[in-house]
Amino acid sequence: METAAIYHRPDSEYAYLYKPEQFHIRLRTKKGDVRKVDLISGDPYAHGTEKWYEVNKPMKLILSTDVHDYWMIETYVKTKRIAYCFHVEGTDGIEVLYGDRGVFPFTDHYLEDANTFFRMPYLHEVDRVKTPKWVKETVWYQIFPERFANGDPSNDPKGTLPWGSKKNPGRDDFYGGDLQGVIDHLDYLVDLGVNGIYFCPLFKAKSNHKYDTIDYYEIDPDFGDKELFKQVVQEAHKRGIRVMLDAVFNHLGMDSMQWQDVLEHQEHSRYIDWFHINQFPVESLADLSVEELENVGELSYDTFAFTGHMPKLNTCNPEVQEFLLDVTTYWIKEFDIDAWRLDVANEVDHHFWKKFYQASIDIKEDFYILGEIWHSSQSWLQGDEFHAVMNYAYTQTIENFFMKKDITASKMVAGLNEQLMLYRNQTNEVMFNMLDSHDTARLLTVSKNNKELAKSGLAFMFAQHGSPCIYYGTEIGMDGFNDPDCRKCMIWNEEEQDSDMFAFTKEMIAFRKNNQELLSYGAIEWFDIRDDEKVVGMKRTNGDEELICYFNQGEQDLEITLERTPETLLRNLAFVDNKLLSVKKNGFVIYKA
Ligand code: ARE
Ligand code: CA
Repeated sequence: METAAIYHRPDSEYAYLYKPEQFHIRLRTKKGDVRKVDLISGDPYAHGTEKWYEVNKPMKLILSTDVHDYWMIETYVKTKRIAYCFHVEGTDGIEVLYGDRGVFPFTDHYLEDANTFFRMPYLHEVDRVKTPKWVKETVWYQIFPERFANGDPSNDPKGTLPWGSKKNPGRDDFYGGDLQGVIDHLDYLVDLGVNGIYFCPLFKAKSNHKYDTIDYYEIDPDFGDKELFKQVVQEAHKRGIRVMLDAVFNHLGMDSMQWQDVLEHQEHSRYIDWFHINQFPVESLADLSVEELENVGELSYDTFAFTGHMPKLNTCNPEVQEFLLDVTTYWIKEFDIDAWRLDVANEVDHHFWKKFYQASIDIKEDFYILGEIWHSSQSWLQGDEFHAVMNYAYTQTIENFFMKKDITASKMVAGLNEQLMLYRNQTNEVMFNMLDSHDTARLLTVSKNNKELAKSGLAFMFAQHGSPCIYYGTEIGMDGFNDPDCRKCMIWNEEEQDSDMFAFTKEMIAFRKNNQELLSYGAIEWFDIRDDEKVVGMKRTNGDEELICYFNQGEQDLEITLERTPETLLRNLAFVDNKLLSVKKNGFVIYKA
């Protein structure tokens, strides 16, 4: 047995309070190396009394990847103090004790030493990582406001083009999308079934994407005004739809008052400490085109990427923190928004995000904070910064199997399992899953216009832990290469909409909402992976409910025989004599004992 591969870390995603009296412990071992793991645990202050600890509490092998096995147990010590270690038995028969001081031979002698044991801090409820329940019941819809619907031509900016007039929108085009257009189509969203809207930035800014903020306290006049936005939130809430805004706090736009003051007064400006300025004079880039601004190379100040018109904010400056925290609370208090999505979240300091988290939660305890981070994000998900991240890492793994066909089904499952084990269960339950967005090529394009394949990917995503998000237009079969091509005008002419895709998406959303408990909380078991046939059979189990799903890459029908007759059929299933004989493309079967 490779004892060096055994891994655990207290007070992390390996040992955490899941619910007030449900303590989760995980252990990672080398795949196939370990036959059995028993937890040994007890209250360390009972140490010295006869057998202060309990032994032989078997851990369950819950997930495997291509290199790891993950074991888990749910336990609790009513005194809220727990010390524990692991009795690990290798497939080679070797037995060891694994604890805070490492690996020892499995003998009582080592168990008598309390320091053999891992120790958790006292289990305080205030320290438990909490995530908002409503997010688990939410299916999101992402709106890029400039391109969703033009409800009010009177606010169209100069040079606005006719809606959808160009097959491939240019980087700097305007088509007049606005908030009136959103209000006009809220009932369309209700019909689709979504109950959360993620708005890309709405605040006053120069570009068509508004990530170059000029004023965080104003709705961009191209979209409307604050009164109209208040109406958007009220009308959405009336329909059971939550509202998430985009907080672009990593940088300001070049046309902001603060940056203009720096350009005018240089080192005498009162805002020099609001930014990361490395030397003076600070160059004005006003005469550069957007194209040139996107790649200006070395500058006298730090920016987002190498984008000259997005000077990076110094969020360590107390003045900047106070300013941004006031913006944060203003939109929650005055407009009743339900969530913030944090732009370029991995480049703003943790110190600020901890203040941001507290300021938001102090107003709404169930407020949702979603970081835009494209990779492993453990350090922001410890319960005092974000609740979740935009799960690009997870969904790229899904796309790499279903759409890009770069990896086998087994490799996809291994990737998804490794990622699930990066986070506590309560974090996985509120992750933001999407197969495309305003920053990526559209799902149908990534699926090379194979609609069945796109459907398989969506169906698969809807059956996972975490809240799915539909990027506007995916539901009616819109395509597009990466930014700016993925931001085409929404198609409202029904003749041009893909009604079959709409019906499918609507069915997936209903499926998700009708099985939310099972899909949010249910254990996942990959019970039938067929790399050669490119088929994944997956089981979700929650109490007496069991969901069986089969997915392939949309090319052919599947011949699957399932023993039991399911209670509920969801789609694309064929039966003979009450036996499920074929699952066309991807299929869901629900067993309810
Ligand atoms: C412009 C160009 C793009 C170019 C981009 C970056 O149009 O072709 O890729 O610059 O140089 C906004 C606009 C964009 C504009 C950008 C700069 O929406 O159209 O793009 O401003 O002017 C990384 C960051 C991630 C960021 C993406 C774009 O980590 O935070 O790049 N996403 C947010 C927003 C964007 C927004 C900004 C940031 C700026 O969602 O819409 O862009 O406020 C890999 C890496 C990721 C990388 C990702 C995409 O997966 O792991 O870190 O994301 O690729 O490039
Ligand atoms: Ca308009």
